[in-house]
Amino acid sequence: MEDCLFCKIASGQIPSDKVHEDEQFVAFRDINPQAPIHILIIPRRHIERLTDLGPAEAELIGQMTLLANKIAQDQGIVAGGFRTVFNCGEGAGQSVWHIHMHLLGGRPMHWPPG
Ligand code: DGP
Repeated sequence: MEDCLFCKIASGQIPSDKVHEDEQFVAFRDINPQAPIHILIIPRRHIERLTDLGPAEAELIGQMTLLANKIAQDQGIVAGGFRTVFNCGEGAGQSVWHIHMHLLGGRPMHWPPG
């Protein structure tokens, strides 16, 4: 998608602090971190929102979750606990229309989230 910020980050057109990249996914530090570790995991494929996923994406979303586990391990936030979040829709706070999993850790997490 030509006008998508996260497609441009995935392709390297826009710089980011990447912590992982492979054929399917890119993970990079959030520009406005809400925790000491705040990483966004995105598929390279442009998918606007969580509700655009169907059975064909079951493998992709499973791999994304496994990758979140691996990055949490690499970042040393497993023992202290970490959180993953997908915001879906404006009402939930989604502001970039390319699905992304937030991975947050490095501080105590509170519930309910705001
Ligand atoms: P959401 O509100 O769930 O759509 O999250 C979008 C996140 O993307 C938000 O936490 C800030 C982050 N973000 C926005 N623009 C950029 C950018 O140019 N670079 C990086 N690294 N993160 C960005």
